[in-house]
Amino acid sequence: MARLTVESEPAPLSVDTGTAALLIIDMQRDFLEPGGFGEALGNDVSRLQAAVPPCREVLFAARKIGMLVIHTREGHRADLSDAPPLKVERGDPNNRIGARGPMGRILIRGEPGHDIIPELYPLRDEPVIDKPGKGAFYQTDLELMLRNRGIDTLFVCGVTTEVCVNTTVREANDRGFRCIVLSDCCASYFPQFHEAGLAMIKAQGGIFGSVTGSKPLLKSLATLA
Ligand code: TIU
Repeated sequence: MARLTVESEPAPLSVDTGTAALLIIDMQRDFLEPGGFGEALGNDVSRLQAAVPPCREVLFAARKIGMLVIHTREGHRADLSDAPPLKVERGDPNNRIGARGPMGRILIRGEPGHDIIPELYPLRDEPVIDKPGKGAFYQTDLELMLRNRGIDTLFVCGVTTEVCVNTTVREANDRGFRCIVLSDCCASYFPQFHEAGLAMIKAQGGIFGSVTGSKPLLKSLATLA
């Protein structure tokens, strides 16, 4: 495929688009829409909306050049056998994982709330990783899939910046994958955690990865068109 130079912090990067993938973390109705898990945890879910339009632009640009796109969803089996009791028992019993809400059972696979928001809905040939935890590598076949396809670089989008995005980036970094986190394609219920989450990734010479915005990436991708 093609080689791109991508403006990023702490330093610009050279990326081979054939060995890169776009990883979109947990852009699920349960986190972004009222009545789901995010709201059950006491959060203002409207704060995550800002990430949707830039994420959509990057998703469509990646599809256009044939870059591998992988989506993840956080959630559990209907019998909760893969959900740690500590995670399930948090919060109001009527409004916790497995409880019935307006979008079906909260954070349960197959329920409407567990699915990805319509704006970013996966195409049939885009892998969707169902993960029981925060990190996308924990108890999933993501690493196998990336290694089988020779992927070494991940452009990372999704929610929330300091929880599932950060956990996944740290897991990826330990496994030798280079992460480039797209700042405006990520969001948090807590703006200060979004900023801190990004700062932690790029500090110390890019201790966990690099950070850029959707615009610089789209600009680089446009040079391929
Ligand atoms: N609660 C919160 O901020 N996030 C999560 O529980 N999951 C993800 O970040 N996806």
